[in-house]
Amino acid sequence: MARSNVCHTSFGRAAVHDRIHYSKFLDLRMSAEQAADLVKPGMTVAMSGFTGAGYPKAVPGALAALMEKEQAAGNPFKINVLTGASTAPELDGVLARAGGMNLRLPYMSDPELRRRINDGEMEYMDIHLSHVAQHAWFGFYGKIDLAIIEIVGVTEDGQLIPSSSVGNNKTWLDMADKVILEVNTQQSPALEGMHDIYYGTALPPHRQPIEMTTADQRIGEPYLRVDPSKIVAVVETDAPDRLSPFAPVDETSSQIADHLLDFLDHEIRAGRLTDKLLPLQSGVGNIANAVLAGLSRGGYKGLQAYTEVIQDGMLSLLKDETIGFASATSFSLSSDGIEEFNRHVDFYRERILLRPQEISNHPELVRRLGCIALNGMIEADIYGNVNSTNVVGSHVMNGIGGSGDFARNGYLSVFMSPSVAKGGKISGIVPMASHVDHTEHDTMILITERGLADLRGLSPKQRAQVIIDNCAAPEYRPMLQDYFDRAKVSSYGKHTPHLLGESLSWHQRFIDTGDMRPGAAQA
Ligand code: 0RQ
Repeated sequence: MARSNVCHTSFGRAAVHDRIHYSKFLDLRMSAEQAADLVKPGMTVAMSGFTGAGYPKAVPGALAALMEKEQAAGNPFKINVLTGASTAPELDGVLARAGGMNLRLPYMSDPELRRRINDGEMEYMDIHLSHVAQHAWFGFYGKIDLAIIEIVGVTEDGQLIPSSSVGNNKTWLDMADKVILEVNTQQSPALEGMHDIYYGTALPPHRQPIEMTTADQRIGEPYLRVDPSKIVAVVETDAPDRLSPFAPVDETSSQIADHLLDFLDHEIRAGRLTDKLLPLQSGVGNIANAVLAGLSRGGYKGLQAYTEVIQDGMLSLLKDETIGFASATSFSLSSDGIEEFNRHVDFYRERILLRPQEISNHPELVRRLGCIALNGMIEADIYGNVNSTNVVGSHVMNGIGGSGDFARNGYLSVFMSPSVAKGGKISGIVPMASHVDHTEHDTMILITERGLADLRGLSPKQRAQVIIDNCAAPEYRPMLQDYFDRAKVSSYGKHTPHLLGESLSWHQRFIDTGDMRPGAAQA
């Protein structure tokens, strides 16, 4: 392995000379403004970044300023932006505010970007995270003109030390015509060696099996390769990843966690799982984070995680040895989480690997390992179709992320949500989902604070009764039962009974009155 000689004891703000051991790249250093000048209107620009970690922090800001200047002078300046997943205000926020994006893909969570997408000012393509790299290689996104990639440093033979996320960086570096590197001296140099970059993917019909059978197995290399002739700029930054703290674990999330723990115990007693469970995948969001924290109450030891993001809850589980090893593609830590990671970095280095997202979310591996997929949802309908992305069918929240990669291919697919949203004005269980990300054929377990619906082995009508009885909020349960009972009698077909004229009326009522409960808005 080529060592970079990055000094592991000098945390943060090291001179860029300590980080770049390949002299040719030192000569390419320039300001963020000079690098931003290399971006031209209409370009497709691929950037690093996954769930608020490892995104470029200087060039996007300079680019947004340039866009605003050009637009004020009457020159339209928009680009297509491809990333790993969500980034942060310094990337998605500034470019959205500048009106500088034609198209963005895949997952996002920035409020300003979300507003622009929902106001119809730009296009957003929400696709499975495992699909992004292969769709790029298939040519579905056209030519990639430029990649802007945050790294921790460069080895003496010109390989790149990845940062706090890997995402699609390997693909962007391979495919882009030109590359701008942001060397972030704030990122811990101890990240070196925590990555496993797999170079064995190919296009059909040349694909070979990916030889991984356990979540802790290394199958790749610690560094990203790059053709040095593609590098057109090296920009120094020292800004930290910026992640918002998770909501404190409340009673609702604790109850959801307790239902999950009871269910896992039940599965162990039934002989379908051992006390080592199967590799856990945990989604993003407050509920998923709370559920992870709750797992430590379950008395498990030495579990494995095969997931996308290392959240604060995952660090706690590693620390108390509930989880022995976690494979992911990114960190998604609050500032407290980053501090904890940095303080005990030697401990975590032994127990975490970051891989490209085409591997962390790979259907072949998720299926082989038998992952237990734990994800949040916006709503589920009485048959178990799950909406993870669009509020009242049209207002995108974040995106499907990797939830489909794991739900469709894992051993168990679990979706969790409070039974109501917005203080009870919205039911999390509805007659018909207003948008479907995960079909009834892929969802196995639904959990709200009210209870758990185990849908395995049940027909649609059986599923509906269990979901209504176990998951619905008391104020909505009679309404759901009434809908289901009438549908069973008068539906066009009796296999998946619906009253089509009424099935989305709850959502329409919310749009019209601000409340799904009849008469509640006037009360
Ligand atoms: O909005 O903050 O404005 O009040 O949605 O809801 O209950 O805090 O739950 O943080 O776990 O997020 C599905 C969005 C849940 C998330 C979703 C509103 C609610 C609140 C957040 P406010 P909660 P969470 C791996 C997996 C898709 C991607 C995924 C998600 C906000 O889990 O993005 O799983 N999942 N990736 O008020 C209207 C409803 C609502 C609702 C909740 N029915 N109607 N608003 N909300 N239910 C990771 C990656 O792929 C990167």
